[in-house]
Amino acid sequence: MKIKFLLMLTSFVFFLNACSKDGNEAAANLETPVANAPKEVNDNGFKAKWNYVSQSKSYLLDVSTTENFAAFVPNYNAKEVTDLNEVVVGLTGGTQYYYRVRAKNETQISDYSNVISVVTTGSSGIPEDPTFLKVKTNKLANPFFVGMAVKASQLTGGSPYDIILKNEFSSISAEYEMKMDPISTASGVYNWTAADKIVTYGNSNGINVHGHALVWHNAVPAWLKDFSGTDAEFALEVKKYITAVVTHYAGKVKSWDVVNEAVDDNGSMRNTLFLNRMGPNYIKDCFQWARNAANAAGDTNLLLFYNDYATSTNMAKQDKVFSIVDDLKAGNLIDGLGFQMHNKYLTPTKAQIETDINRAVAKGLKIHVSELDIQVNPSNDISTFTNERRLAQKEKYKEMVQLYNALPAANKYALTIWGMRDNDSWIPYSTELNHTGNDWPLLYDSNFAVKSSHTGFLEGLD
Ligand code: 9MR
Repeated sequence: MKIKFLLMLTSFVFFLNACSKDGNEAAANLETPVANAPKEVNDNGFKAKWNYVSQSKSYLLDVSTTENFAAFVPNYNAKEVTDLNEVVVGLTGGTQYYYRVRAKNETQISDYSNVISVVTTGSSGIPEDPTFLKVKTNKLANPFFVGMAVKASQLTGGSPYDIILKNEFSSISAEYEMKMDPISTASGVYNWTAADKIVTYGNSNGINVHGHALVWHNAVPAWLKDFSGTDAEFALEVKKYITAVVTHYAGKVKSWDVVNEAVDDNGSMRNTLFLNRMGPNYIKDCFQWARNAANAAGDTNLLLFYNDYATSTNMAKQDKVFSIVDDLKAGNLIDGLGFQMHNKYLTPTKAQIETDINRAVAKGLKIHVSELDIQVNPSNDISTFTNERRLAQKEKYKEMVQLYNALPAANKYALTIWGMRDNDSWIPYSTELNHTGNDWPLLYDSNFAVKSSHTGFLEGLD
């Protein structure tokens, strides 16, 4: 009897054990979902997104203002959702939120996904920080856009990069993803993915978008380099590309660099595929096609820019750029001039920059300082960022901003910095520049901390 009882007890315990084991296994079988970066972030909400988990029937979404989910946003405590995204509403502007999800199938519930951090746009009512570049710039009598060169991969909502970008910058240029080689994969075939991400980011966050660049000899896709048709057919391909891109972004992009770097450092037209195939009138043609496409798409306000580098220190090049400008102006085709300003801690001088820019002001053009960065180690004579260079760089940034801010209101457009952190910059070890060492050309260090150059920018606005 005793043995029978013991046997029964053992099998009961075994049964219980088996049940609970089954339960655990089932839960473990339901894969953990991966939460993705949000979409459509706005002043009072965002669209939370996650990946599909096989066998799940729904998902449980948590939204919180604390990373450890100590408390939940009302209605978002394990909110059951059957889709792979949910539009979260009723939030406060300018506020940090977090979300995570679990997959569910009847009674089975997976582990928690990763946590996604997101900041709603707009203001939370907290006074804006006057040390933020765009905040101080927007308070000027004649403000201008403070721009940043961005890559689509950097635009993850809630990341330090994203927060700084939204706090401090009012314009963006694509560092490369809106050029011809990434967009045009074959004749009439376009890959918009990265470029659309950048433009949508700008449009949905109230940030101006400058298009860079429709035609550049350094961004020609292989299929066009190898194009075996006639010159006339080549020109038609360029026209088709410009028309497609300008039309695609009509009303979403405020301005385009139509042609970039068409002048050689020796002051002649640069010997490019476009010059060879289309002849010296190609610049005019490209501007005309861009204008026609914008007008046809109903965007009569699109600003068209010519963009080039090192014109302040190279008079032959400067003269040639202005002869191109005159030609374009005669056809009423150009609105602005982009001065790249990949400068150094000692050059160009203030007077050189003023001479260059004032020629464009005299022609009634908008001025875009389009790719500003300031090298402190052009001859590779320092191995760490010395205090002396830090201060020299600060002064040079200050000088540039002062000079820009002194322009007449009608000529101001944007002053764009070519990258956020020093380690994002194209300059260190650039073979293009023959820059053999490290450099620290931007406004934030590799930890997103502001540098003296950032203070220099702010002081330039005083
Ligand atoms: O900084 C850009 C770099 O990340 C790209 O690889 C490169 C090629 O697309 O272009 C760099 O930006 C250039 C800009 O478009 C035009 N002026 C010179 C810049 C530095 O090469």
